[in-house]
Amino acid sequence: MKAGSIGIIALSILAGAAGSALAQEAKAPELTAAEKEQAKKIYFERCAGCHGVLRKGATGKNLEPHWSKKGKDGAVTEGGTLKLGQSRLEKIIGYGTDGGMVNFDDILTKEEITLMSKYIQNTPDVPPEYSFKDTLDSWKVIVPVDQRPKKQMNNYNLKNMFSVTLRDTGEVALIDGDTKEIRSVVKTGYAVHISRLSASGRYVYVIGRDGRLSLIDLWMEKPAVVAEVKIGFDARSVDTSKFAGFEDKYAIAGSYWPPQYVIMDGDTLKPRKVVSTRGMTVDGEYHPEPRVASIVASFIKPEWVVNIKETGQILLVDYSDIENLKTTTIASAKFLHDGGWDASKRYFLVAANASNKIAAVDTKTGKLAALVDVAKIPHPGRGANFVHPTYGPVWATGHLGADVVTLISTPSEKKEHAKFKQFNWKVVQEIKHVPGNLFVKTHPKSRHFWADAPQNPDKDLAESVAVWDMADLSKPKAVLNVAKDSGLPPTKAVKRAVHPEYSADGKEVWISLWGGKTDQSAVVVYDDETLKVKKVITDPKMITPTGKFNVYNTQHDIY
Ligand code: DHE
Repeated sequence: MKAGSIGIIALSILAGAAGSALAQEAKAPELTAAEKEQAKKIYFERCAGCHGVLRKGATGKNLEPHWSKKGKDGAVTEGGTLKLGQSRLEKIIGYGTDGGMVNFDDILTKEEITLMSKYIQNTPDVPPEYSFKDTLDSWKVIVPVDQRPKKQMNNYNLKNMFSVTLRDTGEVALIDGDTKEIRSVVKTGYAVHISRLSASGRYVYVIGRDGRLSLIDLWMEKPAVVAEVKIGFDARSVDTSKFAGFEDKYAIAGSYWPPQYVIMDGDTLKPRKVVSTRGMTVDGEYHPEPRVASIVASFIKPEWVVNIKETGQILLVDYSDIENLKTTTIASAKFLHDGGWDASKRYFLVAANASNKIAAVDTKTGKLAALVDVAKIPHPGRGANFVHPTYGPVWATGHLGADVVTLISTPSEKKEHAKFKQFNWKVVQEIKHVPGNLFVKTHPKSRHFWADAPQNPDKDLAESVAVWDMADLSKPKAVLNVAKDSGLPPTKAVKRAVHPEYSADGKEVWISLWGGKTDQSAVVVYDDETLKVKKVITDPKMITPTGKFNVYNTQHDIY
């Protein structure tokens, strides 16, 4: 994995912020300064996403040298990496666990696994804060608004353009959905994460794990980055203002470290406000690192739904007056992660992944609509909506830790759906899949439902996707081995089939093959009706493709 320059700066700042040595460190294995630097970099790149910078745990377990917690009955449990010890830690990191931790023996060398096992027995370093001024100082307008085109200067069908994450090169490929040609490859943040579209569909916002937010103008003859800002040291989420009258006006990006979100002008990324998310969990305990997980823009109010991972608080941030910001705080369940709208776009459903729950927010009333128990570690991406023949409108989530896709009944104001009201917010069906599923997808014009399984330990399953006929879910699923279908030569690394995404007309499904960090890979395009391969998009630049964001579907939240 290559760190971009901003990533390296972030890491060296993290490195420079070594916390004071506590007594515990005397008992922990010693590391030289060079080893500590190396371990910090690996921790930031590979571990912090799940375990947190302060190692208090979220999707992953707590990795502090010592921890103790009081149960509801008052009993105190203690644990920690020092208690686990070197050899047990090496086994956990190398081989993974049943709890959902993946094996790192094909990602890290034996020496790196030994090093990381020593490192996490030492006290975590506390990285520096990142102020409004830091954000402002990092802000760059590359093409000012008055020098940008007044109309679309290329002849691409922008609605069907795809922004494709090239994870480990820190780039996105803009691929023409009609011709399947790569139109631009744009340098973005380190281990770039997601793309979102402005309400007008003109601008693409791309966030990197290093907190670098890039704004791409699709109207340029050759679409390119027109503005950039660094919103923190570690980030995952971004969205824009989509309510009528505020189209393209603001952007918001969420940071993992420091735990805060930043509101910016939509067309220049000029920072306007930074808001900390530190505070109390839904259990009433203070948390120093409540990271910003998914963010989504409402269509029915000038609001963003901002999901705070560790506290389990869902914020409805009203952007109609950002100088006097009003926020509604809704308590749900801890460890909020990813989620999406129901079909009516009134309810936002978000996975509280390590709590095995889905929280549903009613954005019309500003209240929690439901907290639904699901299987182990739900991971919906944005989920998928369809009308079930027996239960009416449902929203679907897959799971990392269980072999089912869960269908939850969602309310509908349509007269013909009145009879399904009795099922609302209940799990109405579990469809048999395999563990390790990250993303599910369908399209209003499709009869098919797609699910991947890139985190499954079995190579064939990780390289395949499953497809169901939504009219009859009892029919056996079709399993497509995307790696084989791609015709790419065999590689040492697994080619994980990940993130199904529809074309704008709902007739094609694009699947990425997330391969080795330097291997040429591909996006495989299937005909949604026949499930046959239509095109394999491959190129020397196609390295570690993962998320794909169709302009029209992302702009309108169609899934
Ligand atoms: Fe993601 C969405 C966080 C690892 C691909 N990922 C999200 C969102 C969050 C998140 C909070 C929701 C953003 C939103 O909607 O505003 N992801 C994290 C992590 O913390 C985690 C577990 C560990 C890490 O260190 O980053 C993580 N994610 C991954 C990957 O390894 C994936 C599979 C490959 C990659 O490119 O890095 C990956 N995440 C994605 C994708 C989405 C996403 C493709 C958007 C899905 C969508 O359809 O909207």
